[in-house]
Amino acid sequence: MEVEKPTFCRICEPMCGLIATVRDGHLTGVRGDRDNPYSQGFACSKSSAMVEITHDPDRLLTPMRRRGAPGSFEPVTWDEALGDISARLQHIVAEHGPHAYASFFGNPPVFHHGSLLALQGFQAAIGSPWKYGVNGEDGASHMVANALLYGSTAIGTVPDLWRTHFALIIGANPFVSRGSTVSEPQLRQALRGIVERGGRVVVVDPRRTETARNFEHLAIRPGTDAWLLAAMLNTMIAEGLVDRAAITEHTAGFEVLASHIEGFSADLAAEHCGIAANVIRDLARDFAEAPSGVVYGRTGTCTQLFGTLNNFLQQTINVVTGNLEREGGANFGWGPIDFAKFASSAGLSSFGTNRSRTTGLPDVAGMLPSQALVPDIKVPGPGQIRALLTFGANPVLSSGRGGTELEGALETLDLHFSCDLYVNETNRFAHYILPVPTFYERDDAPFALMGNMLRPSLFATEAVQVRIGDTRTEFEILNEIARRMGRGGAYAAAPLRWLARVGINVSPRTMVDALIRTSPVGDWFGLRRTGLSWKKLLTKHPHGTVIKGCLPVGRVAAHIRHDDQKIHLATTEVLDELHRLHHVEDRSDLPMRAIGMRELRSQNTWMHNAERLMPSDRRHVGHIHPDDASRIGIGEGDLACIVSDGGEISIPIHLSEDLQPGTVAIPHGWGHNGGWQRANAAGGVNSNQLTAKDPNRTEPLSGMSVLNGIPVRVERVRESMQLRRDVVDGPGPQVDTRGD
Ligand SMILES: Nc1nc2c(c(=O)[nH]1)N[C@H]1C(S)=C(S)[C@@H](COP(=O)(O)OP(=O)(O)OC[C@H]3O[C@@H](n4cnc5c(=O)[nH]c(N)nc54)[C@H](O)[C@@H]3O)O[C@H]1N2
Ligand SMILES: Nc1nc2c(c(=O)[nH]1)N[C@H]1C(S)=C(S)[C@@H](COP(=O)(O)OP(=O)(O)OC[C@H]3O[C@@H](n4cnc5c(=O)[nH]c(N)nc54)[C@H](O)[C@@H]3O)O[C@H]1N2
Ligand code: SF4
Ligand SMILES: [Mo]
Repeated sequence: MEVEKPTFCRICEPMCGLIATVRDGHLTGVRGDRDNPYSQGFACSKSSAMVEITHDPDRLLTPMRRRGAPGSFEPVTWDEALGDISARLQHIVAEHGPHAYASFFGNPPVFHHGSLLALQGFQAAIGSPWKYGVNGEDGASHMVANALLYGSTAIGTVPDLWRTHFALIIGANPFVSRGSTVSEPQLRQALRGIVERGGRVVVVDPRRTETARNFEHLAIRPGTDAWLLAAMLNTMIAEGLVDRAAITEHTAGFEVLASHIEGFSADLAAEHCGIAANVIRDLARDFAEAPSGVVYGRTGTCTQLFGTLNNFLQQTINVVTGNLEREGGANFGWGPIDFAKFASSAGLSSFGTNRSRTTGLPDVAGMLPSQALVPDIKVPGPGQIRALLTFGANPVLSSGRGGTELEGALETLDLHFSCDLYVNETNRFAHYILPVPTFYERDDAPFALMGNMLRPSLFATEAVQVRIGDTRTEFEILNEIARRMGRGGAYAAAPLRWLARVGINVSPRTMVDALIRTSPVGDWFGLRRTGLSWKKLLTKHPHGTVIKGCLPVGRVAAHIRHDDQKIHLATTEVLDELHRLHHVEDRSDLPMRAIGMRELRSQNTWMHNAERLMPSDRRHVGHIHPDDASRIGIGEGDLACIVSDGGEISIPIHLSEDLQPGTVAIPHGWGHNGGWQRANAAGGVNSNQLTAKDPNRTEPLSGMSVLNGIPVRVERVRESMQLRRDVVDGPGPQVDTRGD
């Protein structure tokens, strides 16, 4: 029998509505759900690839115990695995204290309410402060800028793209990434709509990206965005284009900031950015004079040497042009569940209150940067990590300080256990890997990302595929370990741990349901008949429901967490960074700059085992401009050696006019060596070998890895290496330009 079930995708931030086809209990395919008022039928090929992953023979379907060398495992029962893990963890904590335990969580769990609640709960049950994550390769600098400006890492804005007249997109490629820190399945339409109604979309990027090709493109020299933004601000202030009323009402420190911005003239910026001074000035004028406008930046400006300053300047331009909390501006998110409030109460809005023991790098939003993990494991002393949980994470490939150094550190752990779908490059060093269901095999409702939606919506799903094999959810796993350790369960709230001790386990779904029911659109447990609950979402709104057609505006004061209720424009941290910007020197021995590049058919490190995304001829290639190539003496498909201060890689080169000369773009997440055979066979290299692996060379305020604008040298590889390439890589590179 064949049935169709509405559900939604949980791979990236739009969370597109899907229709799943299930034949005799077997999920056979998915397609975009046209009846979903939020996503309106949009879905990309990755949701279908996820069906392949759900049925992937390489996926783990039973608990695995390490036997011998890294990557070699044998199946064990859940009872054996959980029994041994809890006994060993109990012993480690008894002997060395709760600080000997740490978790490292990755990107996929962000899409699962149960994972987030379980991880937080388990952390509390153990009592350890150490929680690491990929925030230091993603958005920590954005959050720090928010903390400096608004007073909390949990407060942030989303770009009101449906109504804006001017979108300045800097360091983001939403046509490929599908948008980040903003959830909108109809993002392409939202952007196209700006131009259709006479507005402008300007994309600042060293590469003429898939997004840039559709709009106006300004090619920038990698890592110099702070110069561009500071010079824009300078022009706006000098020419009186700022909104004085908004500045007086909502900000503190404007005059001090203005005096520090004086040195950043458009002429000077032009030398750094490679963008002509008159273009910078015109951009500043046009943006400030537009009826509404928003600067929207993402990982391209976050993961730089001046990531926090970039984010500060992006936001400050929005603020001083009067575009904060205005139709078409930068608006604080809104969701029925106030996740920012939840995050604050759960200790997830921290900044620098729980620094890394050895490096002093700060926690941001409750997360320590991955750059601190190696020394925090290896350096002896109180609080040294001896037991690690890797939770839907693959830092050996994804962290700026991954690779062999992290591999070596992982091998020294007394206990390493992991919750994952696969043996990946990181948990191949674990003592146990505990297999979990894919999202098609579990229920969900949007939770953490709810406040980023441009059209706030609600939906929920049951599992559409019965669980294959012998997997357990992240909550079932951590709750059971906590129980066996005599700590009740994996709950952040002590009363819930007490209840668990007497056998009453509140499920994550019940917790999120309670948040929905007591929200402004909730049914208040029957008090409001028309209100929503998880069950009503399933029965009355199986295709989801749009709660607000657009973002609310005019709520500035309600979102400022500083005591004086003002947006702080002149904190010492920011002024120091402006000073530092004046003093960065170029490296003549490393004249080019490396940047990252997300590909449509990759999702960080983890979807390369699906044939749909990884056909046998797909290759990992670096992209450079033909002028650079001829100067270096390399041609299409030739192997080049890319050298940075952090390391070096060899990679075949694709020549592309899309690249700003002097730039090399390298996709991340390749170079596999896990239990995923197709991914392993695809070859490629870990681009993070080029990342600086030194806490002193991270972004100073957030501890972020510098992944964009890395000074490098690109060299021809010797003849013998070229010969090897033919054997290793087969035919020349097939470039990923497919759109869908
Ligand atoms: N050089 C460079 N490095 C980068 C980036 C970059 O742009 N350039 N980007 C950074 C960014 S933004 C991010 S977010 C990180 C991502 O870094 P990570 O989160 O470390 O890596 P992922 O590839 O997202 O996948 C992590 C693991 O989650 C598993 N997984 C998938 N679904 C589930 C699930 O439902 N439950 C569980 N338990 N596990 C699951 C996958 O099998 C995989 O092994 O990479 C960062 N690294
Ligand atoms: N297909 C696909 N989609 C994804 C992911 C994926 O791996 N694959 N990952 C997901 C995740 S975890 C995240 S966090 C989001 C990220 O979402 P985005 O940030 O939108 O993703 P990117 O494509 O990395 O965009 C960064 C852009 O910055 C540019 N850039 C690099 N250096 C500089 C610079 O110095 N200055 C400027 N101005 N631009 C620069 C790059 O060329 C690139 O176009 O994407 C999500 N969506
Ligand atoms: S854009 Fe693709 S991967 Fe992302 S949520 Fe939508 S269907 Fe899933
Ligand atoms: Mo990310």
